[in-house]
Amino acid sequence: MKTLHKLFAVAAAFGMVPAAAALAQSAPPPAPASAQAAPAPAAPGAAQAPGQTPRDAISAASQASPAQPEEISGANMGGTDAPSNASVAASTMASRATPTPGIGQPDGRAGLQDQVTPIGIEASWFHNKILMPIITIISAFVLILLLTVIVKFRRSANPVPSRNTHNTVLEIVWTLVPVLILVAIAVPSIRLLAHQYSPPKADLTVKVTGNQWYWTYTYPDNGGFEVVSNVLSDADAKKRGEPRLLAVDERMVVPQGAVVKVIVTAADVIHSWGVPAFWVKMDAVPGRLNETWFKVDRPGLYYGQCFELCGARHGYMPIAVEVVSPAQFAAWVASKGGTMPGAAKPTSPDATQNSPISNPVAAVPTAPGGDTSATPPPTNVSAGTATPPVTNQSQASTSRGN
Ligand SMILES: [Cu+2]
Repeated sequence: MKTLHKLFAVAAAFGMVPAAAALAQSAPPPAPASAQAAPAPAAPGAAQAPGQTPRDAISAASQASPAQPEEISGANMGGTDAPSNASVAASTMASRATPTPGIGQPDGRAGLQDQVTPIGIEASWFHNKILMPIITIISAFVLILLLTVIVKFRRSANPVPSRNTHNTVLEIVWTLVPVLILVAIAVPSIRLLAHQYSPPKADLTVKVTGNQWYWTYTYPDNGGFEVVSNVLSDADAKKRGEPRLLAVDERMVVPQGAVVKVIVTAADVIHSWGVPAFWVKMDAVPGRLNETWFKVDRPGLYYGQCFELCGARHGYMPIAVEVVSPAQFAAWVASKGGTMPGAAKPTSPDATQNSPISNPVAAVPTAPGGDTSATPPPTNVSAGTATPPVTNQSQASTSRGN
């Protein structure tokens, strides 16, 4: 099998086998025959800050030398190299969440993935209960009209056609009915948009950076440590009981119930960070900070992918978000060398209260109206605004069209 791969790689390098070109297109250019031993082009593992400890041997090995294209290409699919139960048990899966079939990953069903965020639940309701029935009814209605016309007014059945050209009642109806349908769609649609673009105050901010071809996750609220997330080889994914091409060595970890603000950008070309079960998809554009958010109450593991064609290994930069309890999150942060902000409680409605912006100096003399709450309303924002006083760093991005 390995020899076959090398043959393909060599053949493709010389442009001899058209079919192999696609296979080897994703290989690092200067390593035709010995791609396995070649270093990764960007050596993402090297970017990892010292003091971080991958949680098991698979992660450690993958961080040191990320999976190469031939280890994750479709060519070596097949059950022949399935790991034994013993080797699966030997891997330290206990410390990580394992995926639940049908949740957070494609499972062969048609339609949308089961949604786990409030926005996703609202959006999938809108799609499944409003849009799909309307679309189906309209399509069926038009089809029936067409068939009726074809059968009833065919030349043999209707040799002398009617000369009518106007019917006032009919014209009013076929103008008004579509308008009413559009209004009926617009109400929940605009409400959903408003909910998407007016997030609650963030409990946690994660900066997501797309790279060719891996993701990095930075936790500015927790000391600014960075996690480098590479795709796992098929064999390693199988060992962990995770789907191929979706498993990663280091996941993005967030606490359950927390409003997570995601700042999305890229280091080289345009990528797109998306997790279907969260109803989240945001372009990662170099030099620009895009913002989205999600809140997941259910602990578990949720997969996504890069959603913008970004180069040869676009299909090999999956996303895995692990939602854990606040205590597990704190432990994970500590294992990465990060710190938990003292005042921030991940499940509190306002964990950003330790922000210097939202929590101006204690010298503010009196809160308006004799408010006795612990956090006086900030005085450096206009009183009339209903928007949160923080998170103004990328408000401008909320007007984008995507
Ligand atoms: Cu990408």
